[in-house]
Amino acid sequence: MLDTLVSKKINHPLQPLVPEEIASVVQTLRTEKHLGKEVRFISVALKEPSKQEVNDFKSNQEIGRKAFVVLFDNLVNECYEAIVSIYDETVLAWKHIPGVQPTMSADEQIECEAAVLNSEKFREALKAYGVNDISLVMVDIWSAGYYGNEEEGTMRLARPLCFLRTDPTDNGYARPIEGVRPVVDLNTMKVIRVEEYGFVPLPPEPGNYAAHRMTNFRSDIKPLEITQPDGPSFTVEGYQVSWQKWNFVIGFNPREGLTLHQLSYKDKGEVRSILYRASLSEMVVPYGDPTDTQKRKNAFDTGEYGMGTCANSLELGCDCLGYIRYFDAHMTDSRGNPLTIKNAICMHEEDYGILWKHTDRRLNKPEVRRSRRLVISSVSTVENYEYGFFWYLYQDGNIQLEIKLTGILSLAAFQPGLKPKYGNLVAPGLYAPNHQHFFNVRCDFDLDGEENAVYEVNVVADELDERNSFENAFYAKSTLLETESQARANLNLASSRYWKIVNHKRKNRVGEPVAYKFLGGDNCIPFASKNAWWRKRAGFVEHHVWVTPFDEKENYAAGDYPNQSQGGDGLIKWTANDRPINDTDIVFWYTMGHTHIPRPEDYPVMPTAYIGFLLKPLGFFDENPANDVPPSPSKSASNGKSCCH
Ligand SMILES: [Cu+2]
Repeated sequence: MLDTLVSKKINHPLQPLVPEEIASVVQTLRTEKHLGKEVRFISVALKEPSKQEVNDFKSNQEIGRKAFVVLFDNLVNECYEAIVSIYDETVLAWKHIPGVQPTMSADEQIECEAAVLNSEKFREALKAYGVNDISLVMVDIWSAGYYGNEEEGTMRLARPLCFLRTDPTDNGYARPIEGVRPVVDLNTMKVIRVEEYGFVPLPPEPGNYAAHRMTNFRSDIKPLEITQPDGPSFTVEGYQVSWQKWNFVIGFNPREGLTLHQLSYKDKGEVRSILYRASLSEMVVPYGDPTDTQKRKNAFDTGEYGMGTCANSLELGCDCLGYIRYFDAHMTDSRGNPLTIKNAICMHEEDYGILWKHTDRRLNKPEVRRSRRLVISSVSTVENYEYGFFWYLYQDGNIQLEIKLTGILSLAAFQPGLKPKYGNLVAPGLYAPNHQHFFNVRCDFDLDGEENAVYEVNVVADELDERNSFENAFYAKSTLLETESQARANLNLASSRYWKIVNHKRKNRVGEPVAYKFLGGDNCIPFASKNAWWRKRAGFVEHHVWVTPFDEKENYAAGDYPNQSQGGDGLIKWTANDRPINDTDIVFWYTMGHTHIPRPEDYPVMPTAYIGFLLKPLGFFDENPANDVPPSPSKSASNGKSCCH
């Protein structure tokens, strides 16, 4: 039996699995299922208890813990799902999921690279590129996708991209080996063929950015230090966090990475729930170049690679400033060995300028409050690209998600003297194809309880009649969304469209149902045809907004297994049922896209691009909830009086 010490470490039913629990789950499965050595542990994560159980949980109550495990047997090309009762050391459920390919594991990335480098066929194909030292070749796994070929439906495949370094710390992405595409069977870990598409010279120049390779740094930056002499304003117990009036639980799993749970705000002493769970449900990066070496490129970074699996350990860099609280992420490698990503999640406070201000002209007395926000973040490296996920909580009840896109573009070598049509040159002989990044975020609202409804709100210009004699009138028109098909919609600049998540049972001071407003940020629509394979597989890009009734089985916008999927799963399938969504437990799904037409300035490493959304209270509170934020102490006045800036 697991040591009672372990259960003492767990004080909330949604707390991610601890290493001892993970080890026990692996052992239970090995013992009970006699797993062969060809079986990989794709993911071992907490099986979240039902909403009812979580909401009924009282502190110090004993917690029954379960794990949800995805396994893959390379010997027979079969995927399995298991549910394990951790303290009973019993497999509660074991299911073969036919015809699917789960997420590729980090081990497969490493093994795939080694397999390609050891392949005679590959070495033969490299001869034209003058590669003398094979260890300088980089092989990035890249998912194979599905394009109607039999092998894509029956094998576990990768179609890696390859690059050449000049030495081990060189940025290899600067020299893509463009004409060579190995195809790897991940079950046998063998190169099944090497496709050759004609010779393209390696770009002539290096493209380095690492500090030790830079020769000239600007010299005019003075130190900027954030000090919090009395410590932070948050308290943490396990993975439960309280910060001013906010309360929530931090979660993490290999697939979605960082998740937020049971987010609530204390309003006049009452803890009011807002979100039950918020997470990145899927993402896809389709490329827009039709040439033979580029046309298959797309990546479902969550469902094919695992955003949690790819999370960075943040202790090594300078990702956050100020007083920082880190949280570790625990998982396994694909052989079931425990693996901890130290400091995978960073939490800290930031000054965010002015929260509110007014100067009474007659008194010449300004009232101003500084805005403080709590940042909960995680950064993942998916081969060449970085994605940062930053949740911000504000004192005025705002909740924001900002996704930061940085890292290195997916680059291609280009015939010298020619100009690319489907991308831009970023250096001589080196080009970056156009692409888009689509993210889908799942927000399970429990606004003052589970029974919620959603309105689409459009601002419309009024009729030109005698009531509108100056032709200036406009108003917000709210339409209640009754069913899933009615809820599918895009952002609309022409009507300043937003959405309102409400609880009809609870009214605010002015008699309206309490609500939160969903405001999309930068967004786009896909440019690939509706028949493009990637688009059929990523049905969630068809609309920006989707609303579904809560179903614990519906978590990932492109379905449970998008790797090599043939399409039609996820939101597009579920919402075809056109279920009612009024006054029930609803889930709001938002798809946001970033169209990336690369610039020379995105090379060699990309300055961060941002995309996100904002949730604002809309009559959720009776008045500005940040009215009670005290003035900041003055820095300039020696008399200790309040400050004015
Ligand atoms: Cu991009």
